[in-house]
Amino acid sequence: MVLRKEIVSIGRDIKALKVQGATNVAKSSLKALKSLSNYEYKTKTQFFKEFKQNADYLIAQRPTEPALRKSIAFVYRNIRYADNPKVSLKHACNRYFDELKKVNEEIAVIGAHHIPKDSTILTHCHSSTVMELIKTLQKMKKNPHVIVTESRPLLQGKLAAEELSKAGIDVTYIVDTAVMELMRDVDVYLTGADAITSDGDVINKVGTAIYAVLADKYDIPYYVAASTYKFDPETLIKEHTTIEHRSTKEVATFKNKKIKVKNPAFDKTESKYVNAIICEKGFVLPSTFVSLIHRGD
Ligand code: RUB
Repeated sequence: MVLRKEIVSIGRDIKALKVQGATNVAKSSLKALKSLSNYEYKTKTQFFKEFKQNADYLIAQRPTEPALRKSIAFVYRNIRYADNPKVSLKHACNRYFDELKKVNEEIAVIGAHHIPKDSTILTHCHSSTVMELIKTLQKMKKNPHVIVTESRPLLQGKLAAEELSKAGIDVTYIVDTAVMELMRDVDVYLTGADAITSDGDVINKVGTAIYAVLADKYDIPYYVAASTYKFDPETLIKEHTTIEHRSTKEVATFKNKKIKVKNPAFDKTESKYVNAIICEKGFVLPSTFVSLIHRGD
């Protein structure tokens, strides 16, 4: 198996969450895949064999990411019958990279029109789509206030808090377990998504579902900002997306080996707790999101 150094380097960063969030994982993988065009191949067959090996390696780093798998599938479709696949590879990677950027900008504008001025938004983890949306609210002078949960065990909430504060947004950072205490201040609960299933359920950072249930109890709307690229077609034929389980060392280590530790990276929020999915096609119910995909709109 031939794994190129650029691919291994990005793959390690993805695994270690130096690159995190579904969209950033897909974008970095596209950048890394482009580097395959810098190498020499004796035949097209050899090129495609190496493309597949390197792509499979990237996919294996985060198994809960349909956007990554779709990016790679798009690139493959665009180079498969090309006269010069090395040249086509660069174009295809650039095109999909730009597409991911464009849809996030569209989602941000659509979402910002649905969130009232002066809202207090609760968000969990770091989603580049949510970041873009909140920054757009700020540009529209809607003066958002954001409560960011720390997102144990790897504290991606810190990234979100720093990024939003740098953009001049009012941010409050709390431990995950403090949410109940602040829930009465929250107007909107807003997260990204790693995957959306054929039932309209949302897979996102572990903890997302707890706040969704809580938001429901307090009549706070829960919006998910996610492109249609997050739809996981595999869920049409099996129950739901594979949930990545990460190293238990991220959670705790015990000398007492009888204690079991588990570290699921994501959880599933049932669609009944989701008031709207904000995607590039509109502000829609989870069931509508799924029908948009089926209709291919
Ligand atoms: C990140 C996370 C994000 C989604 C969506 O988890 O759960 O909410 O990936 O992100 P992790 P985006 O830090 O484990 O990758 O909107 O950027 O695609």
